[in-house]
Amino acid sequence: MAERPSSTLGSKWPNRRQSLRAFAPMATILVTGAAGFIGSHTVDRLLADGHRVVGVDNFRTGHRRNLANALACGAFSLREADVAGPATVGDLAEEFRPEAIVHLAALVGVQESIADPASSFRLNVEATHAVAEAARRHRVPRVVFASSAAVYGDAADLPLRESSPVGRPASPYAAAKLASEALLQAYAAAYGLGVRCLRYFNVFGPRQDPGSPYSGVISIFIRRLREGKPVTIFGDGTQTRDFIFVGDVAGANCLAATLPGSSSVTVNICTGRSTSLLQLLEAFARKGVAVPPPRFASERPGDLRHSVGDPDLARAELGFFSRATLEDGLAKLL
Ligand code: UD2
Repeated sequence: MAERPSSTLGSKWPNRRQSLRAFAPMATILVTGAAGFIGSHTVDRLLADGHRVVGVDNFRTGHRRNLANALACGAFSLREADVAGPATVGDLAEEFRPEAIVHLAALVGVQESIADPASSFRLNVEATHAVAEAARRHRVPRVVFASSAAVYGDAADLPLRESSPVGRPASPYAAAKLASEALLQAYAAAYGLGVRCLRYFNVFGPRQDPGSPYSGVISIFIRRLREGKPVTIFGDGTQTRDFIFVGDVAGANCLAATLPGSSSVTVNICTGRSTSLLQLLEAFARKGVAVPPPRFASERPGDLRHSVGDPDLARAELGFFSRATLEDGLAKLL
């Protein structure tokens, strides 16, 4: 029997949508990017909630080991395939008739998209189009899309709200996420597809691959500090981010996938708390980690100065709120 991951979304805060969800029948959910960092946590959470899950991954950056628990569970099926490739998602939608597709497969990362914009377009925009088409042709009622706070660019007014201006993307990654949102919204308007665009802020937690230079700053810092090496800070370390724990993000994906009906929403998935990289290093030190003086290097192109989100709309629309603080999340990681 697979280990059942604990829920971070408690019953303390009932609202109309959560009580609807409590009575929703168990569903079949197709998850793209299932073997990735956020994908594998989402699969675990859906299975823990009693759903049947079909995962697809091309293992470009995902790992089979991330799905060790899921693969031991009879309610999980896995296909190795490229989501952007012809017919992959359509074939799976036809075979399994899912109630929702959670589309997480992507080229993740601002810097990687700057290094390889063509792959960013294919793996981000073309893959999303393939998902939208599969949903239209096979009448899948809902798509949950992994969008990003990157769509806001370097906005002047913080916290970032869903009503904040978008449209000045600072990287091919941000442009691809914006284009994907627009594409899905067109499918919502023209074909009645329920589209839930979740704009993740900076996600961290177990299974984030520290081996890649494009990985999240927390996983890179932990690896360096564990090796007793100084971290490198791009810029002066006063840039801020809204770090959200992956268990909370998996919970948000499940809520969005199982929210009944075919309503469409675009919401921030964030904590509302802002932390600078220098404060992050202080948090490591408070946890007893030895932190040698950092090295400083020049700011990276496409980097945002400040990013913090307003979590209120996600709470109102999905009943979602983050539960793990940065300190809680770091404790789990360390
Ligand atoms: C994150 C997400 C991206 C997108 C975006 C939304 C990752 C990997 N990327 O991009 O997908 O959702 O948020 O706004 O999670 N840094 C250092 N030293 C290092 C590594 C990073 O100083 O060794 C800096 C980096 O220059 C940036 C900050 O840390 O100022 C955060 O970088 P990141 O790559 O973790 O995430 P970000 O915000 O670029």
